[in-house]
Amino acid sequence: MTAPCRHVGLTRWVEEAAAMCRPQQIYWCDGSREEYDRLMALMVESGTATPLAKRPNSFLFRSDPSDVARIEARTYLSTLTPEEAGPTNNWIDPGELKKTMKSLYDGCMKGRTMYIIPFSMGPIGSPLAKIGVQISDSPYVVCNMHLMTRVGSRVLEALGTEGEFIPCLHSIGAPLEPGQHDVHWPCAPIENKYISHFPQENLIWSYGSGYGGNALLGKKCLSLRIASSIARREGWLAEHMLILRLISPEGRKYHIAGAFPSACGKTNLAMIQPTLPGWKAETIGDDICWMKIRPDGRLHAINPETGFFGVAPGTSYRSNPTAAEMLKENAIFTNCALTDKGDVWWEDTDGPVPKHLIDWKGWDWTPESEEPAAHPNARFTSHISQCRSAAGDWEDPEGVPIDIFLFGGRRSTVIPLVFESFSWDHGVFLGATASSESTAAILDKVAPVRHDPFAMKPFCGYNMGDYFLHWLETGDRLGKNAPRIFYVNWFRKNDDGRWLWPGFGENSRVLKWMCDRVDGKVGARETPIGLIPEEEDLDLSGLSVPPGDMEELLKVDTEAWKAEYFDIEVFFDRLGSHLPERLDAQRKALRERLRHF
Ligand code: SAT
Ligand code: MN
Repeated sequence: MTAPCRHVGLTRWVEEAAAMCRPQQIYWCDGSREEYDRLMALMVESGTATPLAKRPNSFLFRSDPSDVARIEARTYLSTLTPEEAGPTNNWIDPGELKKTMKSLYDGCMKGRTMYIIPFSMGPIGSPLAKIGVQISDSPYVVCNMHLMTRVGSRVLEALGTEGEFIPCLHSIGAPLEPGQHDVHWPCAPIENKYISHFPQENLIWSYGSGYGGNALLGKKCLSLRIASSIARREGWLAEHMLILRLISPEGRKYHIAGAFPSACGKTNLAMIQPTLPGWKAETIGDDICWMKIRPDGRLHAINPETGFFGVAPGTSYRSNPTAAEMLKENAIFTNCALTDKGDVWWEDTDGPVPKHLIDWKGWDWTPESEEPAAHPNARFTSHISQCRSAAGDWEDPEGVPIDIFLFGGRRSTVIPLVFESFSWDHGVFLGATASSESTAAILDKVAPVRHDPFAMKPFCGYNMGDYFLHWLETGDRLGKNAPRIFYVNWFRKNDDGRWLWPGFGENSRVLKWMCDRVDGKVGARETPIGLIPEEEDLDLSGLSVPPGDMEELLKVDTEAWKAEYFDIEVFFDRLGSHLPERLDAQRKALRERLRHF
């Protein structure tokens, strides 16, 4: 196929990549429905995709067992010096990394098609949008990119002859020799997987993995790692946040942006159905949030994506009815189990556990089997147009003005249900010291509880200390227009392992308290860690929480916090001279407050 491209730089880059990767053919994606259907049909024919009898136009994929999640240990930030990447990123010298990867890319697409995927993160033509072009040898990636981003000819048109684009080179790293039989999920062994970022050149090179954030390069690689480093230079924010609009019974709109680590309920919260009478919620995004200070002096947010790549296990009519409805058709499922009737299944979904399934590895499964039927990081991909709670104006290029920031993680102990920061600096401190228990969204084993500042530990494209400073300075620029900052933890358990808070739609009660705080309508109790609601400050009408649970959820255990403080100190020390003084002051102030409590 001849290139439909009039952009000299892009044409040259594609030619160079083709000379290196040596694909059998090159194909320029137009982003059409016909293209999506054709590639899906191709993958069904090759046995890679299984069409689902029970869900129209939906397909199941099973990945290689080595390729089931992001791999942080194989993810690199290749800045000129290790200091620019900072202690939370893996660093390799750019020259060395490129040399290693070039030898892997050499001939890596033999026997395969090289797809050129022009895509836009953010509405095409919007001043907030960024254009990327992904080269990939995975048709699975092409179809997912269709749902997750704006793909195709319209992007090439917007790019014109010399527009700026972010080159994203991706190969699954599995050349096919003539006559060689292909496997259902070709990829490279772990030690050859590289997910590499070169922020100085706005360049992404990914090799060896076909899964999620490793392979859909518009997502974590471009919209977070590269975008965060651009945002720092240009004075905006690229964050790992959901965007939610909450509407009060009186019709007042509140916009909330929330940072939680992968697999900590961002998608559920973004699609919340408030249980409080009269309250409504609309989804704007579930994973990535780009924010700029606009002429009104406020921070406006857009969701650069167009779809959801969500964790399937746990998704049900109880946890997320909107997602359950959304997935009835036109969805891609990866590493879910397959029922005998041709439907997908995963743990903690609705209805009885089937007597027989094909598990995510393709084996027979029965309730007696020891392993879960779906991989814990099994995913669905769905376009936002399928989501009934999507805001009508979710694509507004102006974005929505943020009123409230949420930080949090998954912590079964210590951290209360909710607290508010004393100030912007204290709020940045809360974001900086956020922590979470490990989830299945990363392949590597991490500590049972790890610090995940702003939920950006795996996604920050520069030195984390400098990132904190960027947040502090953004607050200075916002002044009185700065959003209020809260910390939440939906995941508290009691000593018997029972959840203390019902979560899901009931979280609207906590969100309402925040909205009332913004409007100065409700009180809070001052504690060493922040401002906590009294039980009567929360609207708990119609909710029956076992006696004592609310007290436990809103309590500050000073002794436990002293241990927590120690962890914060160790983490901050790692940032050395890059730790902003203002955050160090916050650390000391917390120590003093804990001492005197
Ligand atoms: O695989 S992804 O990086 O897209 C999902 C996640 O970890 O948040
Ligand atoms: Mn995420």
